[in-house]
Amino acid sequence: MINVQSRNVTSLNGDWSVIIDPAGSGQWQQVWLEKQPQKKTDFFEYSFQGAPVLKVPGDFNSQLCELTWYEGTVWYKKEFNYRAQKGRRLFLHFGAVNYWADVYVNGEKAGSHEGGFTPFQFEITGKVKDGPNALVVKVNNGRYKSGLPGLGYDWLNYGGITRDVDLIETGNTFIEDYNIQLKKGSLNTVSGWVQLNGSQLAQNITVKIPELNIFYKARTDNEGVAKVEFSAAFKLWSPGSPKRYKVMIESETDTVEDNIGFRSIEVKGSKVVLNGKQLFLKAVNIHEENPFKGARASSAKDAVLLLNAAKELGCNLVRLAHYPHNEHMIKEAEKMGLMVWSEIPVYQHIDFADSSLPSKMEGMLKEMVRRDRNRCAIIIWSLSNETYPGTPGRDKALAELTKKCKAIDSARLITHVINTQRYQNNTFDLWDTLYRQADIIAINEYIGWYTPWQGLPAATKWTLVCPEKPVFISEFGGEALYGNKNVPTDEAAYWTEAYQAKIYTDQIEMFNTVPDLCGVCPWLLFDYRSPGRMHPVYQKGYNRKGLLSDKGEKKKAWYIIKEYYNSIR
Ligand code: GCB
Repeated sequence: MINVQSRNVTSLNGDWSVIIDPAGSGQWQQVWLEKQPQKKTDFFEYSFQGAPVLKVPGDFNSQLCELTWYEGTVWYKKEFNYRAQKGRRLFLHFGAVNYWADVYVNGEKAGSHEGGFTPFQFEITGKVKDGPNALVVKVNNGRYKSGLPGLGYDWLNYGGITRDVDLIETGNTFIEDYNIQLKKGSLNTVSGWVQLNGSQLAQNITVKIPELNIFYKARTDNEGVAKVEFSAAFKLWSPGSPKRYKVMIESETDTVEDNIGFRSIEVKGSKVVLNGKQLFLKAVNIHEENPFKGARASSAKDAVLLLNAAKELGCNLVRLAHYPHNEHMIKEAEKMGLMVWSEIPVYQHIDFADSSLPSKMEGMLKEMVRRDRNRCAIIIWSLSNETYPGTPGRDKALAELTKKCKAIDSARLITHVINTQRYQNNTFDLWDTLYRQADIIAINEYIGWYTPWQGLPAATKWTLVCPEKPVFISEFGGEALYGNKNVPTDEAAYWTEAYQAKIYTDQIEMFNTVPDLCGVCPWLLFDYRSPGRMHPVYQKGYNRKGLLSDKGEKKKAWYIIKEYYNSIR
């Protein structure tokens, strides 16, 4: 179900006991049964009693130094008390577990989930007893060739129960899901639906927005679905005025409350248009990491820290790379007036020939959209990043995925990020036809860093095979260690702030040459942890492409982008 925080919840966050299981022996020892020795001469080679304790939500890598680079199994255990009431249902909801989760309640399997960045839940109504109950979760963050992401990626693979865990109690029939957003292209008409779950599916429902005097009534059908359509004079949500309304969705058996903003987002010709007005997307890339802790960001406080920095830079959009971030990020961004780009981890080396892939991608897409479809801040769903055109099955798989995304949400923009453009004779040649699937053409390019300039940035030329779409530079930049001056040949030396700054000034000159440019997005806000970045002097386990260091210090490039964004109205 969506909007967990407005339900009858008991948080299971806090201290959980853990068994670290690098050899995977917990599986055959059936840790979840928690067998206890009966006689003094009995023994088992595991125990949650006397085991280390980790915080949930939180990754395990940053909590125990022996787990820094760990990719394997950790068993988690939490006890909770419960008193069952007749007619009440109980759900166990996880904000996210990276990457596999096998969940056991009182020794019985409640379910499994694959995918590290989206929520899932299991109904445990018949599995709980009065009094203390034991919850055991096997978490495994090992890499898999057919995983999403696959084997290779440029960030720390934080494993564990990384987001909130909640018990949710509902009545027999409850409001499971709803979609209350403006119809595509409209500035005043909501078109959506409400979905019930339970045995009493046909009910009267009301959608209330008291501030607008809206009391919309409908009746759900035998499937528990009611269409919702009404018009009102909305004060529209925008970065300059992030207005949200209190919305109540009521059925005969349940009530859910939300704060919802209303806006329209479209591509018209080669322009991105918000609420009928063209706008330039002043963006920045962000990983879900609290730089000061070197840990997965998991709280509202972490979100505010990251988003405040984006605001200070002058952004109106954050690209939440490269997987769906936690719900706090989206909600805080919406409150602060930051538009959001949300993406699934279809990243680089994906094995599109694997037959399990289409359903896996679709599953993650659905989980991402379901959680956030009422968040007006989200304007773009990004369905892939830097996949290779020659990979067997790629084009078909991504075209199918795009179709599915449109079918479940037709009101937002869709994109696929490409980086396979040719750059020769100071000319970009965009030949990867994947961008035909996209509403905006998103390009990652690292000219000045991975690829040298071939002429004056201001004289760059472009050949687009598929013109007449807005073009967004979704990544550019280079690495610099904060404070590294390397005088006097600053600009000529890799890893210096001056070298990184020069990349930025050159890129800004080049931006004037991009046809139908609708926005840019530096890679990235803060330096972040990545095990592939091991230069012993300059990186030490960090990708240093941040405009800010991992301590929040501003590099020279920060000021260049800030000034650029300030100059665009
Ligand atoms: C990219 C990737 C991003 C990397 C970045 C880099 O193109 O999309 O995930 O971290 O380059 O720093 O190389």
